[in-house]
Amino acid sequence: KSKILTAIGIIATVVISVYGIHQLYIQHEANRIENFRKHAGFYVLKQEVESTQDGGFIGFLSWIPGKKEQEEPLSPVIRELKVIFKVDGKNECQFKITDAEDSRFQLPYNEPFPFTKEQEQKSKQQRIFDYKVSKVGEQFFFELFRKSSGQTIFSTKDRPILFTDKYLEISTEMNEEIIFGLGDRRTDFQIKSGRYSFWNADAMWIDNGTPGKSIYGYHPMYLRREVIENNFHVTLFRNTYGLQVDYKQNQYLTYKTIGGNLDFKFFLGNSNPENAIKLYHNYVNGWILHPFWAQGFHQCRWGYKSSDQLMEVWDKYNSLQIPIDSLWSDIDYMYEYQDFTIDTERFNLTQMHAIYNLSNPQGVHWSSIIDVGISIEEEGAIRGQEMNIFIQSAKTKDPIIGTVWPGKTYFPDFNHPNSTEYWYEGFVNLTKYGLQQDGIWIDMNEYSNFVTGEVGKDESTFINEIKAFFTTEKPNLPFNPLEVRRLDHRTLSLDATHYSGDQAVLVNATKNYTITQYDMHNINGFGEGLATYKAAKRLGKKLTFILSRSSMFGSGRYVQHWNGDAFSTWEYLRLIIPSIMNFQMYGIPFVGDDICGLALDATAELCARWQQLGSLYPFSRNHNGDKYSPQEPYAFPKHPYVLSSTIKTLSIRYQLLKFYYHLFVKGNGLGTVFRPLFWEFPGDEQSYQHQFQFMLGDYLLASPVVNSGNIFTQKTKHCVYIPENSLFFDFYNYNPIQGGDHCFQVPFDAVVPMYIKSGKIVHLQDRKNTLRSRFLDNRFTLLIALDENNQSSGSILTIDNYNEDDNIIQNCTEQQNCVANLSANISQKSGNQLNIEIKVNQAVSNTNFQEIIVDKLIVVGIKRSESYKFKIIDMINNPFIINKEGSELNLFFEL
Ligand code: MIG
Repeated sequence: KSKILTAIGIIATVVISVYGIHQLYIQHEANRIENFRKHAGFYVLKQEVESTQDGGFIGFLSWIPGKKEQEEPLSPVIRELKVIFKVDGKNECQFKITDAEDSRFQLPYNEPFPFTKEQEQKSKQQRIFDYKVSKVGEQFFFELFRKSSGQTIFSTKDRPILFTDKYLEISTEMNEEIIFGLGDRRTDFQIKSGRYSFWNADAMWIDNGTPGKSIYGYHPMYLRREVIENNFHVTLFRNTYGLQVDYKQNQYLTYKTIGGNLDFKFFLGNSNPENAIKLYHNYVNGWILHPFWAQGFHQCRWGYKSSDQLMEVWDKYNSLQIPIDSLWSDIDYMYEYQDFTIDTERFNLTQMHAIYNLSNPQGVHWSSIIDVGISIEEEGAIRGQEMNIFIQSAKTKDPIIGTVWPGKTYFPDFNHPNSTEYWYEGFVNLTKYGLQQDGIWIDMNEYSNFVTGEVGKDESTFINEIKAFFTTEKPNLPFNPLEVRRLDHRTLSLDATHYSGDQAVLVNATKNYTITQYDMHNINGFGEGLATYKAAKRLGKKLTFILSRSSMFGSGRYVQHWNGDAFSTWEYLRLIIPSIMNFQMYGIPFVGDDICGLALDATAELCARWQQLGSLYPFSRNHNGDKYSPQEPYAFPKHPYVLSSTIKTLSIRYQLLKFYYHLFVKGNGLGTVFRPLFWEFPGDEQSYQHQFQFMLGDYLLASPVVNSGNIFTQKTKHCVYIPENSLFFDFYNYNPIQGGDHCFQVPFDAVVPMYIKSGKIVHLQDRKNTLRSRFLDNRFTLLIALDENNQSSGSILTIDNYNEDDNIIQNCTEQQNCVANLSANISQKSGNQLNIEIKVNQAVSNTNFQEIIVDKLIVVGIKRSESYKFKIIDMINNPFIINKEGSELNLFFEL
C-alpha cells in the first residue's frame, strides 16, 4: 500500500512541478511581450490622412523605434504601414492596418468569403458613426463612435499597436459593456474577463474545461451592448490566423495574432440585438436553408457496427412509435474506415435499402459520415496523388501523412483547383452502392490528426505527446495564442504546403509566397465544407444538409453544424445552450448537440432531461460515443420515464415542426431562431442572467430543466423567469404567467415548460402519430395569444409541400413569396358574445401556392374581469381556408 502511495506521491510531484514550470514559462512569455510593448516604440502618422470618396480615409504610418528594440526583438517590425478606413453604407465600416503594399496573406474580399458588397453611397450625414484619428507625429490612434450617443465603439487611444511579421497586437478600450460571442468554446453566454484562444482543434479531449480554449471553429466576432443608450453592435476581426483575445471587462479588449493584418469590420445596429446580427449575417453571405426532413428527429451512435444493429434500432423506433426522420451511420459503416466505401459484409445492402427506402412509410433518411483524411491504402490515395491535391509535407515534399481512424492518411488541400473535382468523385463512388446519402456529416476537419505534426516528425510517442503539450515554443513563433500546447498538437505540421497559384479555390498567394498550414489552418474546415457543398449540388441536391464540425465565419453559407463532442454530464447539458446561441450569432442557426452526450454513460434522469431539451434544439439528434452504454430513448427499461417523456416531447416537436421550419424560411438567410431571453427583452436587466432559458423566434419561451432532481419523488424543483412587464401563456394549459420568478416541481416524466408570448400566433399541427416529417399534412391549429389590446399576429408558409425535391422551398427563400402574415383581432359583441376576425395577407402570388386548412383555433388571453380565459374553437367540419388571394374569417362565439 505504502509503495502505491509513494508512487502516487512521486507522480503528483512530477505533474505539479511540470505544471509549475509551464506556468513560469507562460509568465516569462507575458513579461517578454510586456517589456517589448513598453520600450519598443510606436507608430505615427506620416502625414494627414487623405479623405476618400466614401467618407473614409487612407493614411500611412511609420515606426518610431524605442531603446530596447535591439535587445528584444519579437519578430521583424514592419516599419511602414497603411491604414484604411472604409465606409460601407450607413451602419457599417471597416478599419484596417496593413503593410504599405497590402501584400500580406489575407482572405479575398469576394466569394466564397465574406466580402464588402457594393453599398449604396450614403452621404456623410446619414452614416450613424464617425471617427477621430491622431495628429501627425503623435502616437497613432483611431477612434470610432456612434454619432447619436457619442458612445465609443472602438478606440486604440493610449494603447500600443504592434505590427511585426508574426506577431500583431491591437487593443480597444472597453467601458461598462456586456459582450457575447468570441469564438467556439463551452462557456457562459456572457463573456467574462479572460484570455480566449482561437485555433481550430479537436480539443474537447485535450484541454476540455479550460474556459478560454477554443474548440472546432474560428469566429472572432463579438456582439456588444453599449452603455450609452444600450445599442448593440458587432465587431468582426477579419483574420484567420491563430489568435488570442485578452479581455478585461470595463477596461480593454486586446487582439494578439500571429499573422495577417489588423482588419476590423463594424456593424452598428440599434437597441435590438437582432438588428446588428442581421447586418453581420448579410456580410458573411447569409446562411443556407436545410431541407425540411432535417428538422425532424435523428438517431445516431458511433458503434452501430452492422446493418443488423441498424435494423434493430429502426424496428424499435417503429414498434414504439417514436418519431424519427434519419438514422445515421458513423465511421463504422466504412470498409476499414476508408472514405466513400461501405463494408458490405457487415452492412448488408438489402437490409440498408429496406431501412432507407423512403417510399416505404417507415423508411428514414440515410445520413453518414465522411472524414477528411484519406487512407493511404484506398484508391482515393492514388487518384489524389495523380491529381496532386494533397497537402504536402515540407520535410518529404510528398503528401503529408498523418494518422486518423483508417491508420495513415493523406489530407486534401481544398485550395487546390483539382480538389473540387476530386472530392466530387469521392461522393460519386459512394453512390455506387445504390444508397442515397441525404445527410452528409463531415468530421475531423480541423484537421484532426492522432499524431502531432506528421508521421515521421515529432511523432506521437508518450514522451513526445507530453512534450508537445507543454512546449509552447516554436521557431519563428514569438507568441503562442494557445499557451498550453503547441499549435500543431494533434493537427498538421505548420510548415506543410498548399497550392499557392492563381487558380486557387480559396486564397491566391501574393507574389512568390508559398501558402502553408500556418496560414490555412483555420480555413481547413471551411474549405472542405465548400467542396462538399459543390459536390452535393452537382449530384443534384436542391437543399443540402452538410453537418460540419469545423467552421469559420462564412461557413453558414454552405454547411450546418453540431457542437462536437459533449460529455454526458449536467454541466455539458447546460453549456450547450449558450453554444447553440453562439452559433445563431455566427450565422449557422441550424445547430444542435449530441443529445444525452457522447462520452461517458448517461444516467436515465440526465438522458430524459436532455431528450426533453434536445427536442427543442434546431437540429435534434441523439448521438453516443463508441463503447458507452446505450442511450437511445428506449435504452432505460428500468426508468420508463425516459421513453415516455421522449415520445411526448418529440410529438410536440413534430406538432411544431412546420412552425419551427417556417422560422428558418422566413429568416431568409439572415438572423437568429433559437434566441437568448434578453434578445426579446433587451431592456430587462434580469433576463441577461437566465442563459438556460431560450426563445424560438419571438414566439415561444422555453425553460428546460437543467439540474438533477430528487430520485425518490422523481421530480425537480425548477424556476422560470418571465421578464418584467411581459405576459405569457402556458403552451400546454393556456394559463397566464406574468413577469417574475415562478418555481414549481417538474416530474422526470415531463415536457419542457414552455410559454407563448402574448400578441403572437403559433401554428401547430394537432395530428397524432405522425412519425415522419413527410407525412405532416396541410391542416393547422392556430394558437392565438392575445395582447393587452386583444390583438395578435404571426405568419405561416402558404405551401403544403415542404419536400426539398420540389425546389419550392428554395424559391421560397429566394423570393420570400410564400410567407403569409396572419393577424387576429377580438372584439366584444353583446354580453358574452365575442367576435374574432382573422386576416391573412398573401402579398405576392406564388405559383406553388397550396391551400392551407385551419380547422381549430385556440384563443388565449381573453380578458374577463380580473382573469384570463381561453376558448378552443373546433372547425373541423367547416374549416377556414387560406387561399391565394388572402382570406378573412369572422367568427362569433360565446365564452
Ligand atoms: O475521433 O466518428 O465528434 O461525433 O462519433 C472521434 C467518430 C471521431 C468525433 C465526432 C463524433 C464521432 C466520432 N468522431
